[in-house]
Amino acid sequence: MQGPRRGAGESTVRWSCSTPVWSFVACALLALLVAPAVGVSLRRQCRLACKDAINLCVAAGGKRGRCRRQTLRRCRREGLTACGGAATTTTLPSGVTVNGCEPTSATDLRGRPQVTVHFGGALGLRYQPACFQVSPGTQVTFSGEFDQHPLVGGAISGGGKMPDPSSPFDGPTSTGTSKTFTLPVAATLPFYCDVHALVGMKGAAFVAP
Ligand SMILES: [Cu+2]
Repeated sequence: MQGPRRGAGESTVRWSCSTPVWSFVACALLALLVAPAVGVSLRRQCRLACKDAINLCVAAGGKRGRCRRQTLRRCRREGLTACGGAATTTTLPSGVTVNGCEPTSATDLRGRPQVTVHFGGALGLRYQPACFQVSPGTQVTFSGEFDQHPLVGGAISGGGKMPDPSSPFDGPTSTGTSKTFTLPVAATLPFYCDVHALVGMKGAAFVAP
C-alpha cells in the first residue's frame, strides 16, 4: 500500500469504526491493511536513509548482506537518525568502520588547531596516527615522502581503491614531504596510500565538534 492511500485508509478507519452501520469485519479488514503499511513504510524509509551507511560499511570491507542487515536493524530500533549522518560529509554512526577506523576508538585529537600525521620511513607502511578525531577547522599536516606513498582521499572497498574527489585530502599528492589540509566541517574522511593501500596503509580522520 502506498503512502497517500494510507492516510485515506486511516481516516476511513476512524469514521467507519465509530459508525455502527459498518460491521466489525470492515473495521478489522481496514486495520489489517493499515497496520502493515506503517511497518513497511519505516522499513522503506530506513532503506532510503541508510544507503550511505551501508555503502560505507561495505567500503570498510564488510560484506554487503551483513552490512545491510546490521544497519537496517539499527535504523528500525533507533529510528532514522541512526542513518542520518552516514555520508562522508557527516559523522559515522558508531560501530561502522571505514579504512579500519571507527570513531569511538580513534585517537582523540579534538581541540587542537593543528595535527601532524607521519607516514612511511621508520614507521613502515602505515600512518601515525591512522585513525583520529579532530575538531572542525583543524589543519592536518601529512609528513613523509609522498613520492613513495602518494596520498589519496578515499576508502578501500572490497579490496579496491575508491578515490573520493570531494575529499579535502583529494590527491593523489605524490611529491614533496609535507602537505597541510584544512578540514572545515564535521565529516568522515578516509585516506590511503595509492601504492600500499591494499596492504593496509590507510586511515581516516573523523571531524567532530
Ligand atoms: Cu605507501
